[in-house]
Amino acid sequence: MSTQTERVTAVAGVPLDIRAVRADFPILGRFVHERPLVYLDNAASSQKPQAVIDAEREVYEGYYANIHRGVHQLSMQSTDAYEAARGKVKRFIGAASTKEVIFTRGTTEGINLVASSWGRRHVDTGDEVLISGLEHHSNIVPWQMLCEEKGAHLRVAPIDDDGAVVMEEFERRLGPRTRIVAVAHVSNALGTINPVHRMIELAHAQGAVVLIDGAQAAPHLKIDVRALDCDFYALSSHKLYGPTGVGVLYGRQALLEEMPPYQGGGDMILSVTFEKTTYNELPYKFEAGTPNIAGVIGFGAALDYVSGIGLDRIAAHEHDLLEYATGRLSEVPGLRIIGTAAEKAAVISFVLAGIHPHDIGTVLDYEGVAIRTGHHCAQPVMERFGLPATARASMAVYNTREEVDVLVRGLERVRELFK
Ligand code: 7TS
Repeated sequence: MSTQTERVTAVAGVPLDIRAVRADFPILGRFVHERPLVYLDNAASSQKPQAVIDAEREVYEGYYANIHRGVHQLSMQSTDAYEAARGKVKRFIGAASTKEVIFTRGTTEGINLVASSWGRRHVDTGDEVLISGLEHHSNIVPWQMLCEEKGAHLRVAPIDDDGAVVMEEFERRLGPRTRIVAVAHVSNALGTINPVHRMIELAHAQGAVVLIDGAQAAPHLKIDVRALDCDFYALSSHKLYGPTGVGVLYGRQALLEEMPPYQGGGDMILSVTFEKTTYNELPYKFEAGTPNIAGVIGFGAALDYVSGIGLDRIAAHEHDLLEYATGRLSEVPGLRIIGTAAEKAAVISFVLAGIHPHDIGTVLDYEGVAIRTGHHCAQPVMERFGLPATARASMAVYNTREEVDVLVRGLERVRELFK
């Protein structure tokens, strides 16, 4: 590609070699409609580096077996690799212990686990659950279901015209009946970075526990669950350069200890008789059934990959892209960016006057550019802005300024076609 692609972003004196990073992702070499792929749908899911692909392949080629149950070598080797991935997650998010790291299918399952296990035990008639106006459906619906079952109330802290949570309103909705606050760290539809540290402080002052939906934050921001002082933190591997079907729920040990299991089955028990079952210790109590063994090991490789580059350097590179793309897109006539909060991750939702987002997405696809169009599983956000849908470009470590230029040229083509 052009010389700009070879441009190195110097961060804290250490250069990030974009060309080398891109070479780590085999899919980035492919063409779409005879154009080089420009992948800007990273908020939906990110592409996988060779190291992750290799790690999964090595499991199946070299040592695959079920875990936690075999005395044979393959099972022990698989178990060691699986548990080593848990240790990597612990370090990656700053958890105090691997007992606090539960493998799930993804963020959605992590939130459902908390709503079901913690929620059913602690939320009662007349109690309140507080979320924000920018949540993904995964952080709305499980709480609605819980509230419906218990006769509790779902309260929502509204967002302003920039897409930032109005903190006075957030604070106003907290009270002695608030049992749990569940908020996104980063909004998938708007890119807003929530002031979660402050939100957690305010919630704790009212005696509420806090779950952070970190699906969009974990790939872009350094996460430290102890510094945040959150009670639960959910994330997905597939947005973090890892395999699909794997996620993590962090939970504070004291809370997890007293929570009932989420699902019953193998691996989560110590002993079973028809009269009574004794549950396994943490974290296995919450991991019923055979998990995604190779996926978890692949996720460990993804965390090694990200740590090898450094999240501070990834964040700085993406911030540069965000500023550049915001500037370039603002020059496109008729384009309006939805989500203009002061603190943002590299997610840009936009609309073009008189053109449906699906038409934008379809034309861009023929230019090789992959973006997402629709409501982004955040229909209340769309409603807040009076829109049925937006187009969304979301960036990752391997994206470049030239790719933003290709996007902008593609949008010029969209405007010509729909003039
Ligand atoms: N929370 C947020 C903030 C998300 O962005 C997503 C997925 C989820 C939860 C659910 O994650 P999952 O891995 O369990 O599916 N967001 C998107 C998106 O923006 N486009 O596709 C999926």
